[in-house]
Amino acid sequence: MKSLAILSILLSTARGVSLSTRGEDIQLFPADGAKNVNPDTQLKITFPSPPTIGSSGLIRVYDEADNKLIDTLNMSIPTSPSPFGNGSTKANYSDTTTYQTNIIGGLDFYFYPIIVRNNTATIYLHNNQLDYGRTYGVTIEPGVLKQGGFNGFTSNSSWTFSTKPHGPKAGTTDVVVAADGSADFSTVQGAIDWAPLNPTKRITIWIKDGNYEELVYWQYKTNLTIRGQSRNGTIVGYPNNSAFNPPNRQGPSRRPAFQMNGVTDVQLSSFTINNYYKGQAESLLVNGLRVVLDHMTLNGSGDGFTTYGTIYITDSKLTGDGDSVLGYGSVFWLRSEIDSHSAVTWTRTVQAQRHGNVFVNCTIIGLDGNDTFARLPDNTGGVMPNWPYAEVVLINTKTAGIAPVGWGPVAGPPFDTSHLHLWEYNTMDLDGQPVDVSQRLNVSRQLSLPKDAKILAEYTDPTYVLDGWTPVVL
Ligand SMILES: *[C@@H]1O[C@H](CO)[C@@H](O)[C@H](O)[C@H]1NC(C)=O
Ligand SMILES: *[C@@H]1O[C@H](CO)[C@@H](O)[C@H](O)[C@H]1NC(C)=O
Ligand SMILES: *[C@@H]1O[C@H](CO)[C@@H](O)[C@H](O)[C@H]1NC(C)=O
Ligand SMILES: *[C@@H]1O[C@H](CO)[C@@H](O)[C@H](O)[C@H]1NC(C)=O
Ligand SMILES: *[C@@H]1O[C@H](CO)[C@@H](O)[C@H](O)[C@H]1NC(C)=O
Ligand SMILES: *[C@@H]1O[C@H](CO)[C@@H](O)[C@H](O)[C@H]1NC(C)=O
Ligand SMILES: *[C@@H]1O[C@H](CO)[C@@H](O)[C@H](O)[C@H]1NC(C)=O
Ligand SMILES: *[C@@H]1O[C@H](CO)[C@@H](O)[C@H](O)[C@H]1NC(C)=O
Ligand SMILES: *[C@@H]1O[C@H](CO)[C@@H](O)[C@H](O)[C@H]1NC(C)=O
Ligand SMILES: *[C@@H]1O[C@H](CO)[C@@H](O)[C@H](O)[C@H]1NC(C)=O
Ligand SMILES: *[C@@H]1O[C@H](CO)[C@@H](O)[C@H](O)[C@H]1NC(C)=O
Ligand SMILES: CC(=O)N[C@H]1CO[C@H](CO)[C@@H](O)[C@@H]1O
Repeated sequence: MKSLAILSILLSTARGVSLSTRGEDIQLFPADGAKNVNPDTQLKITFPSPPTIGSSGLIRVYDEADNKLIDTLNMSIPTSPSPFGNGSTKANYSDTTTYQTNIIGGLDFYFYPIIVRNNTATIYLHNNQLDYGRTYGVTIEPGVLKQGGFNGFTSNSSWTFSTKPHGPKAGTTDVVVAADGSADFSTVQGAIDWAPLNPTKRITIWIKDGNYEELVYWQYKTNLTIRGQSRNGTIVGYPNNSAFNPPNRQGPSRRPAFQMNGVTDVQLSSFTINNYYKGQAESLLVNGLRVVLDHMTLNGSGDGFTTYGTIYITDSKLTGDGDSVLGYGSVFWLRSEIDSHSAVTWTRTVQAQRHGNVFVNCTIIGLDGNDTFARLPDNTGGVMPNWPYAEVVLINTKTAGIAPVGWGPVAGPPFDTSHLHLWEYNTMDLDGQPVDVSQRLNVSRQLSLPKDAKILAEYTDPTYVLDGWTPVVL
C-alpha cells in the first residue's frame, strides 16, 4: 500500500479512493493505482466541501519508469489578462506577461489549470502530454488547493495511475467519449485530436451523457460526425470570451467555447454547447464548408454563434445576449429557435457570397420584448462602409418579443440600401396568427404571393441558399 503524507487510512472503492484525513474524505480520479486510464484524462479531487485554488505551488506529473518530468502546472502564473472574463476585450500587444497557456487543436489558448465546481477540483494538464502504456505519478505542492487538512501530495508515488496500453486500432471509424473514463476517450478534444484529417470513411465520435467542461478547438478536419447521447444530457462547455482570450496577433478568434476552423463535411448532433461567460462569448464558431448542426442546443452570450462558410441547421436552439448570430456564413435554418436579447443577428453577407441567414419554419423570440431580427450598426465611427449586401430572410417565422419596427438599427455613413435583403414572408405570433408589420423598418421588405413566388421557391430550397450543396442529415 502506498503511503500518503496526509492520510491515516486508505480505503479503496470501485470508482475512486477515499482518503481519510482528520475525519474528512477526499476522492481521487483516476483512483490511485488505476489502470487503463485514457491519456486525455482530467485529474479530479473531490473534497467534503469546496476547496479554494491557491496562487502558488506546482502540480507535476512524472513518468514512473524513468522519473522524467512530463508536465508542470505552475499556479504562480496568472491565468489570463482577464481571469474573470470581465476586463478589456481588446488585445494588448505590449503585454509580455506569461499567462497559463495550453495548445488546443494546434492553437494557443489561455486556460484554467484548475476549475472548482461544487466540491470537485478538476486539474487540466496541458493537452497531449500523457501517452499510452505508461505509469504516471502526480505531485501537488501544499497551497495549490486548500481545504481542511489537505496538504497536497509531496511524494511522487502518492497518486499514480497507468494509461491504456494503446489507443483505438488503425482503421477505427467510431469512438466513444465518456467523462467517467469508461470509453475510448475521456474528453471531446481528446477524441477530436485522434480523428484523422482526411479519412476515406466518415469518423463518428459518440459522446456519452455527462458534463464536459473543456475548451474545444480543431481545424482542417473532414468527414467527421460528433454525436451526443442525448441533447440535454451531453453538455460541452467552457467559460471563455474575448476578455479571457483576447485576439491574437494573427489567426482565428480565440473566444468561443467550441470552435472548428477550416473544416469540411462535419456534422454535430444532439448535444448542448455552453459558454459560461458573458460578453463576446460564442458557444460555437463554425468556419467550414458543408457543416450540419442537427438537434443541437447552443447557449452563448454576445455573438453567441458565429458563422463562416456553408451551414445547414435543423431542429436546433440558440440562446444569446445580442448579435446572437454573428453571420459571415451562408446558413439555412430549418425548424429551429433563437431566443435573443437585443438584435438577433448582425449578418455580414458580402456580395460574392450571395446568401446570408435564411430561416424557414423557425421561431424567433426577443427576450426583452422589443428586440429586432437584425441590425447593421456603425461599428467603426463612419470609417468602414456598412454591409450593403446583408441578407436575412424569414419565411414562416413564429415570433414574440420583437419590436414593431422589426429590423435595425441600420446605421453608419449613408449607403445604397437597395441590395439589402431584410425580407419576411408570413411572420406569425406564437399561435400562428399574422403579426402587424405596418411599422417595419423602411429598408426591410414583406414578400407576398403570387408576386414573390419565385423568390419563395428559391429561398425554401437549401441547395439554392447553400451555394449548390444539398445537405443530408446523417
Ligand atoms: C520519486 O520518488 C522516488 C522515491 O522516493 C525517488 O527515488 C525519485 O527520485 C523521485 N523522483 C522524482 C522525479 O522526484
Ligand atoms: C512559477 O512561475 C513563477 C511566476 O512566473 C516563476 O517565478 C517560477 O520560477 C515558476 N516556477 C517554476 C518551477 O517554473
Ligand atoms: C472582475 O471580476 C473580479 C471578480 O469578481 C473583480 O474583483 C474585478 O474587480 C472585476 N474587474 C472588472 C474590470 O470589473
Ligand atoms: C498593456 O500591457 C502593458 C504591459 O503589461 C501595460 O503596461 C499597459 O497598461 C497595458 N495597456 C492596457 C491598455 O491595458
Ligand atoms: C453541483 O451541485 C448541484 C446541486 O447538487 C448540481 O445540480 C450540479 O449539477 C453540480 N454541478 C456539477 C458541475 O457537478
Ligand atoms: C467520407 O466518408 C464517406 C462514408 O464513410 C465516404 O463515402 C466518403 O468517400 C468520404 N469522403 C471523402 C472525401 O473521403
Ligand atoms: C431539455 O431541456 C429543455 C430546457 O431545459 C426542456 O425544455 C426540455 O423539455 C428538455 N428535454 C428533454 C427531452 O428532457
Ligand atoms: C445559458 O448559460 C447561462 C450562463 O451560464 C445560464 O445562466 C443560462 O441559464 C443558460 N441558458 C440556457 C437556455 O441553458
Ligand atoms: C414549412 O412548414 C410548412 C407548413 O407546415 C410545410 O408545408 C413546409 O414543407 C415546411 N418547409 C420546409 C422547407 O420544410
Ligand atoms: C427594450 O427593453 C429593455 C428591457 O425592457 C429596455 O431596457 C430597453 O431600454 C428597451 N429598448 C428600447 C429601444 O425600447
Ligand atoms: C428610410 O428612412 C430613413 C429615415 O428614417 C431615410 O433617411 C431613408 O432615406 C429611408 N430609406 C429608404 C430606402 O426609403
Ligand atoms: C460565469 C462563470 O461561470 N464564471 C466562472 C468561470 O470559470 C471560473 C474558473 O473556474 C470561475 O471562477 C468563474 O466563476
